Formats: sequence, C-alpha cells, structure tokens
Amino acid sequence: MGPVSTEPWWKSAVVYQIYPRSFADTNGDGVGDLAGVRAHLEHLVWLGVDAIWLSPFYRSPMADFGYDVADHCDVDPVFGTLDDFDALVADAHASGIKVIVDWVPNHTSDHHRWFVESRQGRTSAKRDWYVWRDPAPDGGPPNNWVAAFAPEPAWTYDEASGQYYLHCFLPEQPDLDWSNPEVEAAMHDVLRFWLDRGVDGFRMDVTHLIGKDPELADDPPEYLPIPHSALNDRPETHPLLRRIRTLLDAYPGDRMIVGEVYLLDTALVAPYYGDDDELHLSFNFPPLFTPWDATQWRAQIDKTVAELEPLSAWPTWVLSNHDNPRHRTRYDGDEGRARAAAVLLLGLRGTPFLYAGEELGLLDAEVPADRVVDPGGRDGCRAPIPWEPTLGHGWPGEPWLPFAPEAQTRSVADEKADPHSILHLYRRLLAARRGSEALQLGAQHMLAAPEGVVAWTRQTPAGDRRVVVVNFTDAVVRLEGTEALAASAHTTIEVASDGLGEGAAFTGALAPDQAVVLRPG
Ligand code: TEU
Ligand code: CA
Repeated sequence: MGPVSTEPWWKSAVVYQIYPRSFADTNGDGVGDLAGVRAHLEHLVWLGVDAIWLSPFYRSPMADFGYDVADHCDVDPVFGTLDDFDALVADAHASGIKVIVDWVPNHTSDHHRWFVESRQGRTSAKRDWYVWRDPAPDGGPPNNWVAAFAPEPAWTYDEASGQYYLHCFLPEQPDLDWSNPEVEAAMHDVLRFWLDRGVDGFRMDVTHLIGKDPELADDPPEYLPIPHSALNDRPETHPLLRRIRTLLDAYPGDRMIVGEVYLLDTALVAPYYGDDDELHLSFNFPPLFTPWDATQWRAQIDKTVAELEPLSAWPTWVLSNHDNPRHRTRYDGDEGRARAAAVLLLGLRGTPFLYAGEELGLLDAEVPADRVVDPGGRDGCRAPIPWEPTLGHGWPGEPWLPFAPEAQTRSVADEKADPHSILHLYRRLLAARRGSEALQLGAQHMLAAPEGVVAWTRQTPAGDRRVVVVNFTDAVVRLEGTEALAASAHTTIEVASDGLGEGAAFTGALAPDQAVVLRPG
C-alpha cells in the first residue's frame, strides 16, 4: 500500500506523454494508433506511471500532425475510432491509469467547418469566430506579429474577401477569436464532450495565447522575429481560464487542466494559476532549456519555488516533449547525465511529466532531408518507439519517421530484460515515489552542497523523509563539511542513477554524474 493522501491525484501523479503517431502501430500503415496505446498499457503499468497524456488524435489534415484540428469531437481515422478511444479509457482506468487529452483551443485547422464557413465572406455568420482584419494602409499585414516555425507574418491574405486572417502558427491553423462568446461556448462544449466520455483532464495547448489585445497592437520591434505565440501575455486570458476552471471543477473526480504556458520566464507563468481559480497546473519551460549545470539548475529551482510558493501553486517539471530535442540529446548524448536528470526530475516537489521514450534513454533520430516532415523541425524527438530488437522493432510497417540511433539496443524488450538499463532506473524511481509520501507531496528544502552538486530534502509533517543529491560534474564529489552531508547522515541509498550501491549505507561520496535518493536508516 502506498501512502494515503487527501490531495488531488494530479499532485502525486507521474504523467507520461504519448505522441500517438510514434508510440505503437497496429495496422501496419506506419503510424501509431489508439489501439497501439491500448495494446501497450501493460508496459506503462509495469513502469508505474499514474496517468497518460495523449497528444492530439482528432480529425486533422495533419499540417501540424494533429495540432491543426478539423473536428474536436472525433478521432482521425489514422488513429482509429471513438470506440477505440472509449476502449482505451476503459482499459486504462481498469489498470489504475488516468487519461489526459490534448485540447487545442487557440486555433483550428483551416479545414474545420467553422473556418470553412468563416472564410466564405465578410457577412458569414462565423466570420467573427476568427480574427479577420483589413490590410494595413500599404496593403500589407495588419500588424507586425510573426508566426511560429518560420519568420513569416502571422497573417494570410484572402483574395476573395480582401482581408487577412490571423494565424500564430501555420497558415493552416487560423486563430479563433476568444473574445466572441460563441467561440467560448463552442470550446466549452468540446471540454464537456471529453469530460462526459470520462477523461481525467486536459493538456491545454498554448494557453497564454487565447486572450488577445483587442487593438492587435504591434509587438515591440526589438523582440522580432520572436513569434507572437511566445510573447502574448494578456489580461483577457485570465477570465477565460476562470470559466474553464469552473466548468472542470463542476465535474466529480478532480478533473485537471495543465496549461502549456510557453512564456520563458517563470514569473510570467505563475499568474496562470490565478488565485487557485485558473489552471490547476502549468508547464514551466525555463528549466527545460537549462544546460546540465548545477548552478543554473539550482537557480531555476529557486526561481520556480520563489514564484509559485506565494500562490500555493503546485509546480511541474518536464525535460522532454514532442517540441524539443530530447534531454539526453541536449545533454551531449551522455547516458549518465540522462540518468541523473531522471533522479532530478522525479525527486523535485511537483508533478513530473515524462515523454515516451525518455525511459529508454532515446536520442533524437537523425532525419535525412528527404524524410523531414515537420514544418517546425521537430521530427527528431518524434521518432517511433522501438518495442523489439528485431527488424522493424515491433512496427508492422515502415514507420512515418526513422528510428532513433541505438534502436537496436534500446528497445523496450531489451531494456526490460536488463536490470541495469535506464528503463529499470525509471521503474525504481517511480516505485520509490509511490512508496514515499515525502517524495510525492513532501515539503522541499534546498541544502548547501559542494560546487557542482544540487541537494535537497523532502519531508512530510508525519516524518517521512528523503534526501536527493545530484552530482552535475564528471568528477567524484564528496559532500564533506556541507549541510548536504549533515542531512544525509545515517541514510541508505534507495535509488542510484547508475544502480550502484542501492541498499547500502550512503558514504557521502558521489560518482561522476551520479544522483541518489536517500532514505533514513
Ligand atoms: O506548441 C506551442 C509552442 O509555442 C511551440 O510550438 C514552440 O514554440 C515550438 O514548438 C518550439 O519549437 C504547441 C504544441 O506543443 C506544438 O506541437 C504545436 O505545433 C503548437 O502548439 C501549435 O498548436
Ligand atoms: Ca496505424
């Protein structure tokens, strides 16, 4: 039995992100599908995750691989059917795994029936569901906003009506106008559709972008060409989030919303929790972009605590996702660092998000020019999961992207069979969290430690206690004479990133790139 807590499930949960295209294919078309997720739930139960987040599986022309939604309330045939979704949720729940789905509220596909109607002309009943504006006096775009992915204007001209429409991402992703109550009501209906189907929560795409300046004023020229999607931070978004929160909280069972707030300063992210009346959780990306360096990581941890603690806002931690190079790739391909990073991620106070494949220590795939498919250059981290060491790695057809390097030796089957693998490290870390209320929910106290080391304690009022120590250097480090040594006196190594010494008394020394979870006794 794990610890019993009265806190909502999402505070103690470890969430595992699945990019459905890349997870597991059951019909041989080279694209992963919902049946593939269902078929591999057993792996996730064995690993010990508490929840899965599914990236979009809705009907889509796939200009942005599903983040261009053409029907929010149906499954794209490439991923299966609504019945497949229901079966997946039923099996996940039966296995004790919560299901979070992606909700893309800022924009739709240009193939969505709302946009098809909107672009019919200036008098269309859905014209003002999107952001249409007359050209600037010189005939150019209405303002200087830059789209994501390429440094192009965030506006596309529509010859027929003589107006531009706004798209902060691809031209195939027109922005909805959330100042229109009909849009808000329609998107609330989407939330209800999935809540009624039993989902446990949502990952809300580009949360900070839905409320926009009614004047559509230019971005400060000194920021260009930063895309507008990374700058937009408006008061208009907050009442929208409060109404979304009210909608979710009216459902039983602690339904959760985690926002993708892509503002690269934690001080700007914190207000999206509101006064505990907006997002339940928010991603916090500055740590993801932090190099493998003790001083810089310590500063990120301190900053996160300083910004969130006064709000009683619960932190989140993430190292990898479908938009960025995997952390092992970012940390110079070094497996020792990737392992120590797993201890860091799973030892901090807050909800950790894992990205499928990081538990295998995958690197990004090297994608040859003739196989590049993503307009945002993100194919590398979306390589298919290798399930088997055999040719095809358990994929019945040629997958949509090439496999990552080392797929031959880093398949799920291989690593499952090897107790020294990084996969087993993740499993031990998840088990340690499940077994310790201190690791799940305990207070965090940072400890003075030698240069190159970050250390902290986790502790509950009832006295459950753990110490986490991460050596960011490639040298042996001794904690001698520091607060970190005093805090780790009379402890046993519960989990070590390199697997060495688990169950033995902690001596106060850490091997290069080693990180440990210590328990009293
Ligand atoms: O990402 C939003 C976002 O800001 C990222 O696109 C980021 O700027 C970029 O990936 C950096 O390379 C979300 C989704 O996570 C992403 O996959 C979508 O493409 C995007 O929204 C549009 O829906
Ligand atoms: Ca398939």
